[in-house]
Amino acid sequence: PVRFNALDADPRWQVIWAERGTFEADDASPKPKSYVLEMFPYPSGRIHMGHVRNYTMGDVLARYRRMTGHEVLHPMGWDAFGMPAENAAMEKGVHPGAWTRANIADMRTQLKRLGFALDWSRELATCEPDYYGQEQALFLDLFAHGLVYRKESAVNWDPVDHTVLANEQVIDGRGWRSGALVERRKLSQWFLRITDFADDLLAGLGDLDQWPAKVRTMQENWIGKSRGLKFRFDISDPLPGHETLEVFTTRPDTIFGASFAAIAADHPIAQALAANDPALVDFIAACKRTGTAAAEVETAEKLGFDTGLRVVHPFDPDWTLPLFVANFVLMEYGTGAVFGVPAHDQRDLDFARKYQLPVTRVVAASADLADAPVGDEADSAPGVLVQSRFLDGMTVEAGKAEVIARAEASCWGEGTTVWRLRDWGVSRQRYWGTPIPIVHCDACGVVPVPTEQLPVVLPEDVTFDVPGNPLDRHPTWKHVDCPACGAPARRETDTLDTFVDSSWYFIRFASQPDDKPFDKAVAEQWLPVGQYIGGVEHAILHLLYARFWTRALNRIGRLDVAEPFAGLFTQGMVTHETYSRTVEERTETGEVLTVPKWLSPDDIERRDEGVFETATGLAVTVGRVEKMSKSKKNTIDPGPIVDQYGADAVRWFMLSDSPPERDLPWSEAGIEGAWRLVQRVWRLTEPGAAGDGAAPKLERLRHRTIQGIADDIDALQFNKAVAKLFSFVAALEKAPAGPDRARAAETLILLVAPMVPHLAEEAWARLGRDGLVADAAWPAVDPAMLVDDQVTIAVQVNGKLRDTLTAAKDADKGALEAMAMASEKVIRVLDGATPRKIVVVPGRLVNIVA
Ligand code: ANZ
Ligand code: ZN
Repeated sequence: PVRFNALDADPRWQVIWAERGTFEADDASPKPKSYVLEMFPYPSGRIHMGHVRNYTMGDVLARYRRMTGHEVLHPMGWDAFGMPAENAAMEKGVHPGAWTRANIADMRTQLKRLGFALDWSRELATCEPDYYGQEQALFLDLFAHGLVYRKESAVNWDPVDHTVLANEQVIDGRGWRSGALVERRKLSQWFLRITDFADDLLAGLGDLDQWPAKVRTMQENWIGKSRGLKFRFDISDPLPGHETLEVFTTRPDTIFGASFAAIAADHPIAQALAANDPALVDFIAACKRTGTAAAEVETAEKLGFDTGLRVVHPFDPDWTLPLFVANFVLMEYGTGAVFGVPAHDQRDLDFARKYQLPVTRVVAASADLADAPVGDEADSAPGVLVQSRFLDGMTVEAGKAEVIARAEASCWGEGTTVWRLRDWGVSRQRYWGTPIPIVHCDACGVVPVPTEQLPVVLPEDVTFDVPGNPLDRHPTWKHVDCPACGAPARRETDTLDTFVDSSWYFIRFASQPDDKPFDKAVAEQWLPVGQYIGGVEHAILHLLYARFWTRALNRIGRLDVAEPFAGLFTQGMVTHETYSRTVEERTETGEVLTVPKWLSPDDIERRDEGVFETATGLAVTVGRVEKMSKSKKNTIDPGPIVDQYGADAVRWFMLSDSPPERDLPWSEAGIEGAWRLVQRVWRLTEPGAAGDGAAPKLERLRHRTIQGIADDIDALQFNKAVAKLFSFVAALEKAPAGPDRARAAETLILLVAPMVPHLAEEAWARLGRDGLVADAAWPAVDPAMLVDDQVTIAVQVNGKLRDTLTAAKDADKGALEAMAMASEKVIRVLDGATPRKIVVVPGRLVNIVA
């Protein structure tokens, strides 16, 4: 028999789908609507296996939903702004726009070769003015409603490159390009009021029952609602105007473990003291050199300056604590002042060890462990309070409540609800992003760009030869007349965080008019997204921002949708073995280190004696199976694999070997197995093909397979669906010619159509069917055929199980009694005795009383 020729068939069907607009979603369709979405890719230049797996899963669902009578929206676009394009501009001298658009063109071609059922008519790229201009309109609408504001906030400043760095550009406290120690600087920046929605974002998680529990927990922790206490220490020898020190804590229960108090370098008390203390001035300058990222503050060396002042313990007038200025206390958070409890907070412990302050345990697993020593790790585990006077024996939670109650009763503090969530800082001092549509005028202040002047388009003629924001140094772009008074004014040169772009793209997919961001009624027909699929790396920020943005649009009356994504699925990664050889490397200081040199799977060969580098013949170490990554060189490019095996085999492999939420190890054997399955299905669906075995239950199996695969796809259990197909294929291979076999072969084509659509179309056409299998209906199931008509009957002798029988479900008492008495095992046990009585419960059991 002739093989299925994917290289011939794939492009042919792809052209037919495109020409017919098969996958274009119709807003006006009367069918029930189904919105299937995979997280849109960043156009880095290459489609990788992770994309292939992600989009294949979404594609199976989208195609299946079409077959079950839904009008499906399954769009694709590009998350096209961001740093890598600017890095390419700096490194290779290409314009970020040219680089991005070329990458999009390449990746679109690569995606199309996989035959995804995408509505390309709705394709969008966030870097084009028709998208970001509408984003600017939304931003201004939020601004008009008070959900956008400007405030001073700290950024990472590279003193050599004279540029603001994103947190991920700060490596070990140094600028990624210059290597200079990063400083903390204050800049006026734009913020979105996500904290206004904190309660609602938290409460909404409770309704997201089609989200993974772990993602909901991650969001809950990120929002971080807890109870805290703000209270005032008396300063024992106060400065004029500073009689008390207000601190904030989320652990008031640990108050008897306090051994110091500390304030931020920017705290008014530190500033006041610095006026007469040059050493403190120097110390404050040193503090500013610690970056702003949370991780940075955690890991940077803890530095303190003893002010000589002391604060009085709120529960003991004779107990005073030293007051330090410390680099790990941030002015932006709480009150910019803390009390330190070394035994139970890592930063405080590091600090206390360095400055020889007492470490007192006040929480222990149980009361008798009050003396358990504290090593180098602070103990944040729950337990009971110890060495804490009136709190002794209480739980942490009870202790918190008790201290808050006493503070409030004596008026030295107030309980507060505290959120970990901060307002969302969206200003980026970069070129390749959405320009913030604001003008700064000396007379009028902050002036929004009038809607009719949108979009504010990025200038094309920019340079990347020097560090900093090209928009800032562009000769003309930022000089505009004030929209309010006409005087010369300056454009805002910050651009928006790219997470803003991805916070509403799914709405724009649903409705894409030219003159506004989206049409409310049309968007609401599609939303929420029924099934969203993507990587767990976006479990927090992207999903939280999109949930916030949807609520913000709701509040300003633009969209009546509560949650953007009804169902969420986070897929596992595609992994591969790693290969390396150790090489010697000389460091700057002349030291010789042995380091792994990672090798690509293309550069190695397997022989009986082991694995070797092809070029050198040297032995290669086969390392752990890890996520495919450029740095470990263990990637497999989907392009050549599709060339060799065709799109369907690749798609099938992506679905088969692992549950979709788990990692999928790439293997040659796996892709070959998928290819063989493609060929087996092709042979089976050849008109007139037949096996020579017996297949009495084929019709029953057919119905059960249809139902089983439908259930599996609905539950996104694609590997289970493939396993069921395997059994069905095996049964069909034995089935003799006849109407049952013909019907089963046709069903097989329909069942595989969502997974291997090119093969299915080709086989469908070969059967002489009209129309596309993509437009065909999912095969019907006869529920009667799913009911098992066989039951298992327990056979007991004197109440003891001796045998089990398979009988027809409706077999009567006489038939069951006869079958039981004929059982070899029963005959042996009875050993010739005549039963005194036989009890038969039809459908269940036969008990023989001897
Ligand atoms: C005493 C204490 C004891 C604390 C203990 C923690 C553990 P989260 O939970 O992240 O909100 N803190 C308060 N303001 C701060 C600031 N401006 N800069 C740095 N740290 C600050 O953190 C709240 C805790 O962080 C607060 O509770 C405070 O330390 C510290 F076993 O107070 B805690
Ligand atoms: Zn003005």
